[in-house]
Amino acid sequence: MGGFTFAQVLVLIIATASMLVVSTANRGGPHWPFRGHDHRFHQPKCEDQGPKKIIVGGSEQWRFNFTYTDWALKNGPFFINDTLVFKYDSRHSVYLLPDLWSFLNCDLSRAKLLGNVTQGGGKGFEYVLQEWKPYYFACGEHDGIHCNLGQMKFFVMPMLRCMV
Ligand SMILES: *[C@@H]1O[C@H](CO)[C@@H](O)[C@H](O)[C@H]1NC(C)=O
Ligand SMILES: *[C@@H]1O[C@H](CO)[C@@H](O)[C@H](O)[C@H]1NC(C)=O
Ligand SMILES: *[C@@H]1O[C@H](CO)[C@@H](O)[C@H](O)[C@H]1NC(C)=O
Ligand SMILES: [Cu+2]
Repeated sequence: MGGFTFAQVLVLIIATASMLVVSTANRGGPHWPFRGHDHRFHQPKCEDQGPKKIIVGGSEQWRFNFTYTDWALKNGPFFINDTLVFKYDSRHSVYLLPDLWSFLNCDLSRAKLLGNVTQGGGKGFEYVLQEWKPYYFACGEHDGIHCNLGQMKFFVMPMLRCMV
């Protein structure tokens, strides 16, 4: 099991679990029991939330040697129909990995190309999170080295917005 540690796996499991809690909170309506007691589970306001465009990495954009797993945890949760914008130069790309195992190992053998090396220029490559499922993103360049050593990988589990 090269390429990741037990601690990394634990972080992933905890992150996924906490995202599920947030999604439950979204659907819980005004009677969600934690409301007003625990601000970590604050009920999102429904009125002013449409789909958003999020630049992956913020001002760092999509580059080698930036910890996107941390970025995703700090900037999430993301919601269904939000758009991720990948801005990058021609040394990078965007792939979707099929499962957690490929993600942890940076195994690109079954990955699907989303944005090629030229599509990150200008306004960037846009990808809409259309489904309620985990998405595993990685840079596909240099046979997984950008994914592995460069930490150019992260996953998101988009949530359902509260329906009003
Ligand atoms: C990656 O970033 C760290 C700290 O930000 C720096 O010390 C290191 O030299 C960088 N490595 C590469 C290959 O850019
Ligand atoms: C996402 O957008 C599509 C197309 O605009 C819409 O049909 C769908 O209901 C939206 N899904 C959610 C969960 O808002
Ligand atoms: C990347 O994709 C765009 C849009 O599909 C295409 O026009 C371009 O030729 C591709 N570039 C490479 C290097 O494959
Ligand atoms: Cu890269």
